[in-house]
Amino acid sequence: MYGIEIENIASKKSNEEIYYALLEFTKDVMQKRGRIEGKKKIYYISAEFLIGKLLSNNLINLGLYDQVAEALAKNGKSMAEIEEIEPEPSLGNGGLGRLAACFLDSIATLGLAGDGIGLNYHLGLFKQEFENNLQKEVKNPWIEKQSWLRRTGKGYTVIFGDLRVQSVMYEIDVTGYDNKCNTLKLFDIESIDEGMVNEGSISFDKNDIRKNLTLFLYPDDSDYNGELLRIYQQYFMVSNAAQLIIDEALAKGSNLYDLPDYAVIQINDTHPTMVIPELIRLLLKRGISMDDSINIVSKMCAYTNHTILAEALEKWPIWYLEKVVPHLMPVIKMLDVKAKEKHSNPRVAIIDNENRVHMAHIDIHYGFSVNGVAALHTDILKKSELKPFYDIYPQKFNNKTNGITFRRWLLHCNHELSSLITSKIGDGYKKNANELEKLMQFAGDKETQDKLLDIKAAKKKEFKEYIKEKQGIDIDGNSIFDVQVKRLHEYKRQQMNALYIIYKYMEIKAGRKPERPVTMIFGAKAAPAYTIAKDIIHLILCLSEIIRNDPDVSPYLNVVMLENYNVTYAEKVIPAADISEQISLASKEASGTSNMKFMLNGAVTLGTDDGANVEIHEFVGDDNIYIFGESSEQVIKHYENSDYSSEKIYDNDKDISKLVDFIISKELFAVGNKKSLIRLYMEIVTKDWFMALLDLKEYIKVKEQVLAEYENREAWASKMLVNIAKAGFFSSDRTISQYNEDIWKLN
Ligand code: 26Q
Repeated sequence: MYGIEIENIASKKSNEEIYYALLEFTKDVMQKRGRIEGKKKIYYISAEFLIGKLLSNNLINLGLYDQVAEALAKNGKSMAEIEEIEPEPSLGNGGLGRLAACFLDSIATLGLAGDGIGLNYHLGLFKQEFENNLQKEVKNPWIEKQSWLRRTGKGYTVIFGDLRVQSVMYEIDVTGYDNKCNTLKLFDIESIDEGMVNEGSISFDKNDIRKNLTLFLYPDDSDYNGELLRIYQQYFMVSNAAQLIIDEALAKGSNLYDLPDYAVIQINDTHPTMVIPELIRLLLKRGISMDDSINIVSKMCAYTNHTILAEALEKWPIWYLEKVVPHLMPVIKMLDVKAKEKHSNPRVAIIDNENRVHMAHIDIHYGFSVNGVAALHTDILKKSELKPFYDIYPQKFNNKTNGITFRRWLLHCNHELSSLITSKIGDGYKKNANELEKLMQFAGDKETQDKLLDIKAAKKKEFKEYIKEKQGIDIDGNSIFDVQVKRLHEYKRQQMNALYIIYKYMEIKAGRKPERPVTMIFGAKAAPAYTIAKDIIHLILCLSEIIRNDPDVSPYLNVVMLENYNVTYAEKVIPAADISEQISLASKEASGTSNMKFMLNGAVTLGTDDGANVEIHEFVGDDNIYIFGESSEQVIKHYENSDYSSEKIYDNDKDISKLVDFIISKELFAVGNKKSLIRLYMEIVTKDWFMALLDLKEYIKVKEQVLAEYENREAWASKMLVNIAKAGFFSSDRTISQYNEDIWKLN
């Protein structure tokens, strides 16, 4: 099918012409595929959908990829160069947004009726540039005249006190792998004024809601106080969602009392929490009593928690909400009163003594399910962070370990590897990821090992060329690629990795040269207001410069920071990685999902027993992962007893203080910003809230062991193979089946 059309498109002259023709063609095919239907539908509401480029993935899911690639090849073109034309929508920060995108793929692939609901941010997250070894934020428009967005005639009125806005709904089709389509619905208003943001500096009039409501996506700052606009966005998103959900149910014959038979809502972190009072308000308006309304809505809403960082749990001053959504306040206050009537413990109050509204508490009291995103994370929620709630509602708590879509993170980004796998075990794994386990029989097979190593070498070469072209940086394709890519946050401990670099630099300076060169690769954006995070980027960029310019060191060590790390970059660097750095302070990373992507692509994890690393560790066994550092229990005790002091470690351990002191050395001052480096140094020595010094020594020791063991190529290849073979559990198809069986109960 489509043979002639595809030939025609592929024979067009310019890459642009080909891309835009393929875009229209693919949209058309998806429309013809038809919708996944069902009485009950899952609405996945999320402030972020980090969908990445869509062309290749849609073609893969439609079963047309090979045909298109061949037609292009006949015309001397490659899919890679056509993809270059496609802009990447930056509608998310990191893990949470990417998870939502993987989930949409799996929901459609499993044939479940389910839509995503979010916002059509015009600029998305900022684009990162490096200048003088500093991060600079630049605006990032991504919407072109021709795009995946389809404007619908639908929209709703959304009320903010005395301001009313009219929404417009856009849709992006989401095709399942060998299945029909669902949609991602993105709401917007027409009066947005992109001119409010000037090139290079992101500042605008926060009061002019009509012009900037959906202008940009908030970064996942370390401290989220103060931004009223964020609440406008959240309410705009959920008011549209609630109206849409009621409309769709009514159209299918609901009498509203049976709304839970038509709709279930997954609340992705607390950002969409106001959907609960909004739905209740809308039901009240239609004459349903308060008790009935609460009852109906409570059967529809399920909440996913993505963090245990207390400072990241949304608590809004009540006056914010009174200003933005005065008409919602009677409902929120009623929900608070009713919760207080039943539960006197102030720790479970919706509105606390300081008049702050705890969004998660609304979700837990008035939703029917609360889930964490990895086994350890859910345990910690039950035992400590949300214990008072677990004591009241044990039946609501459940775990759903995160997953990733293998279509994007294997079939698309690593054709070579997926072909090898298919040649060994057939292609059943594409629909049933557990079949990857069949690869275990090849763990000791020399021929398979060699092929795996060859593929890794080829992906490294590809990446070497890509980064040369993008950033003009030369890296050694024969070096070990050690990769840490994720948002910049102190709990993820990029600073600990930087201290390792300092260690290695000093070792090489002292004449202890490694057997094989190492390339340390970072990719990370820091929230613009997160000063220490930016200081850490600065440190890494400065180290990179010093090492690059030092002929004693540069043949053995190379440090690179990917500029504007995003989904597209991830798809290039993950298949090329040898070592996957997952070194968060134990207990702090809810799950992590890049850990799964690396594993699937045959990288070996160097990490702490945190988040989903714990489960990866269980699956692959001690011999195929490198785990170090204090356990989550130990870390939690340090916080409880306030007995961690980085200053003590610094004062008593010369090996460590030597590394930390280098941050304020003359070498670094020569290339960096003194103020920033001193600030970071002081932070580590006097505070170190996320305990980088706690595990530093063991980290260095274990990393040295990893580098040494890499030299046994046969043993290493066997580790790679075990990692791939055991990755099946981390398919988001498994995660979504579990959501459906335990929470959504569709079909
Ligand atoms: C909140 C209020 C105001 C402004 C911003 C925010 C905000 C935005 C984004 C708060 C948090 C986020 C993003 C959180 C996130 O990405 N969490 C990650 O979720 C992944 C998927 O479950 C996990 O794998 C990661 O461990 C977790 O850090």
